[in-house]
Amino acid sequence: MATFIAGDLQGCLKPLKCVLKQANFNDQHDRLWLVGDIVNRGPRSLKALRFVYERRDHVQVVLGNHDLHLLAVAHGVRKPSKGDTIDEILKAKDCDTLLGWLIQQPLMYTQSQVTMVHAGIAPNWSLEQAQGYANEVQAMLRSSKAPLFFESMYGNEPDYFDESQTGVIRLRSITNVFTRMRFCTASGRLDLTSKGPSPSASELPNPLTQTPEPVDAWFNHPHQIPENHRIVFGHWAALEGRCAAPHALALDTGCVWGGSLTLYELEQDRFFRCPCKNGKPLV
Ligand SMILES: [Mn+2]
Repeated sequence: MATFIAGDLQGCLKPLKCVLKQANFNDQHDRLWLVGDIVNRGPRSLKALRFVYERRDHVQVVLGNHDLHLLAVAHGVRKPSKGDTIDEILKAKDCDTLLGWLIQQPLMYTQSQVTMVHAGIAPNWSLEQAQGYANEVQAMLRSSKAPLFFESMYGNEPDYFDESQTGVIRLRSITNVFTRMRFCTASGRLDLTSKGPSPSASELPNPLTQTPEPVDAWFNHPHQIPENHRIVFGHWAALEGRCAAPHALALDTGCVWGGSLTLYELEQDRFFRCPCKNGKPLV
């Protein structure tokens, strides 16, 4: 049994099939992990979601911002955005089944020395803290109050998580870390406007002391992750898979934007890539 982890699909089903074939992925024996953003922007969101759902016993996903957006639109609390390609899911006969499964999925998944999240883990969080915060959001998503969460999920403020936060504000700042973070300060203040390669501002004030602190990619700050433990993440296509931090592995190589889809084989520490154009394989 091997474990394969794929970068952001965003509906790019053919490139996924392409890398799985390269890797000799075995549907029955191997495990497939997905770093989130299974759907949206790309060409085959419905087919990609069905593909993952049908293999759910062998698949582990974490939710990305686009997956949460799909759920928010499905709950009627948000209108589709320009460029969304989720309409075919909302109109599908099996929409309730697919989304009923999707909403049960976690924001963070750990197996032995590897943790998978969509965007990242705040540098000032321990793994245990992060898991607790992820569980809070997951419990809300699984409850009858999920629509309340979706209504308040959007927004860049507050741009940091603080233990004193409560209610939907707290859940929003936790969700922003797990699903949207790229740049932040060491104390966890987020720059949610820049998609890279550089942050919008070189410094941001510490939330408590207001002292300016350097902004950098979340994984470049001092962190609380144990030695030999790795965070596998997606979301950040502009990195093109480049992340020199030994405790972090970037898997979004921008398949939907004309880059490639990356599949990582965990036990063998090797990569498979499928170059793409408009979400379709070039090979
Ligand atoms: Mn994303």
